[in-house]
Amino acid sequence: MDPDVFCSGVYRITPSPGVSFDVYCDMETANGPWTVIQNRQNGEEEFFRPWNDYKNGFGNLLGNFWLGNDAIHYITLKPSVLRIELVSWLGDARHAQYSTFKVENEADNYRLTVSGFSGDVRYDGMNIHNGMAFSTYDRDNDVGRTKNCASVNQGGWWYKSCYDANLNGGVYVNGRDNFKSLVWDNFYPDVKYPHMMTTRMLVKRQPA
Ligand SMILES: [Ca+2]
Repeated sequence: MDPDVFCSGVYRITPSPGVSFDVYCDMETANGPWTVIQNRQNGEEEFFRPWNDYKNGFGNLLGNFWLGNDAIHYITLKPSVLRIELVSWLGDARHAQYSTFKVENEADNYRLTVSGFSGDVRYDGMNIHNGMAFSTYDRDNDVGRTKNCASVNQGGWWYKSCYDANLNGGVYVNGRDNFKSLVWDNFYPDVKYPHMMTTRMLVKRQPA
């Protein structure tokens, strides 16, 4: 089955010989189809998790989930585009898109390449994460020598020291300025830690 032609809902892909797994494919979002690698729609799934959970993925492909760093690595072996969809607790929907997105393998700590920002969100929240390794509370690969960003911010992410975006933050609440939540810096210019009600991260191949 060619996922570029026929995909809607959950189906199995083989992005590399001998490597197969299920993904959720979105055909409704503009210029798709897209493979969804992260989805947070409510607080039903715990995101403050250890390295191996982020490696292998967790959650429900029809609900809240992280697809898994190994899977994301295999998908992005082919040149890929990333789209991030954000909806604030006030209901404002914005998106960011990156023309280049790549996640290296585990031996390189799932190092992130993300560049070529566009979209209608007012700030590029991923730029400082470009080139960073992935960190979890039990595997500190950030560049803050005296702190563990994943532990402090309760997520698994490509923390630097620490973040402009924290979309896997472990605290799912509509609270005021909670830095452990699903934050996208400068989403609102006058809020220190603007956090989101829902987030999705979607990937597709770069146009030929
Ligand atoms: Ca550290």
